[in-house]
Amino acid sequence: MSVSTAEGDRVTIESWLSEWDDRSLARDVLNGLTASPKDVPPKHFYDTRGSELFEQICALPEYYPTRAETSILINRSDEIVAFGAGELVELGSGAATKARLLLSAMERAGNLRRYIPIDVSEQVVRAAGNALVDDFAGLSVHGVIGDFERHLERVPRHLPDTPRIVALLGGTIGNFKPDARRELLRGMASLMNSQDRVLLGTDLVKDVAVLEAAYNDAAGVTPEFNKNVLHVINRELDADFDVSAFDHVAFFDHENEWIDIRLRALRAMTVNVRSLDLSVHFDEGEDLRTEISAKFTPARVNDDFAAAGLVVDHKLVDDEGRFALWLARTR
Ligand code: AVJ
Repeated sequence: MSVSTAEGDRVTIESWLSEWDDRSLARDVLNGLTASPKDVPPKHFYDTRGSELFEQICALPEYYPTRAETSILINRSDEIVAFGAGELVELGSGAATKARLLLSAMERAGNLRRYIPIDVSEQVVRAAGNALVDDFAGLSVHGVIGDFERHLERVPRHLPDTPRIVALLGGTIGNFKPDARRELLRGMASLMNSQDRVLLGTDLVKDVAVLEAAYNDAAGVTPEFNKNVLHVINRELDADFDVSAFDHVAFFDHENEWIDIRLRALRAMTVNVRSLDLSVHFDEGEDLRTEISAKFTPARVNDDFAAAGLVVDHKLVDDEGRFALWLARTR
């Protein structure tokens, strides 16, 4: 079902979320808390408070990925759009801060036509869309409100003669295990024809101390962000997690080359999730996995792209070699 809101000629917002999606947290919590080891997917971090905390993380001295990626976009957007990009499809667009840098470059090249943000937050997409059409003459915005793992087929068809960028920035791809990652890349590839490019942001494998510090900041914002998911479950599913009875744990898993992020029970306890009629036991020291954040080598990126029928044609790395943006095309 779609609720379509006309915002004047240049901003269209279509929502594909339904009651079914309100239950996605319920389904994930039911599956995750009854699994062994216990887990809950990271997409549920981002309520209003969680999004605020993530913004704070991006400004932390230890958390380099946002600054590194932004520096690439500031310095090299003209190079990124040089294949003739006139349209930007962005998965998980948020406030469109990074999109602005790409849209500006497309405007400078004289090709800017349309921005298609895909995000779960209608409010954020609407506000960003309205601001963008004010700032970019001739731009239209078609917002797709939905989950980018499920609603990519709602992305509108190409405009005639308008090469497209399909972007997933911020290192978000690192939240997905290998199978889901490739599935997502295949979904992105399905939005492309031979003139288009994927733009993928990946954090890079590096010194372990640097990686681990980024997820164990001195100010304690990341633990707060991690624990917020328990507040989300308490509120949305009428659960009674004692948030203070969990510790934040984040370490680099060398075998999988990802940061493994968990909440560790400080004592044995039983948690009731009343909306699900579920009661769950935690042993002392038992972990709930809340997130993985994969770090990439060129080989890993190439293999993942290959599995989706994509091939790299441009790699852009920040000055300190921390983060990479990859442009890839269909094979
Ligand atoms: C938004 C998924 C890219 O993995 O670095 C930051 C989320 N988690 N600190 C990341 C996150 C803890 C972030 N991504």
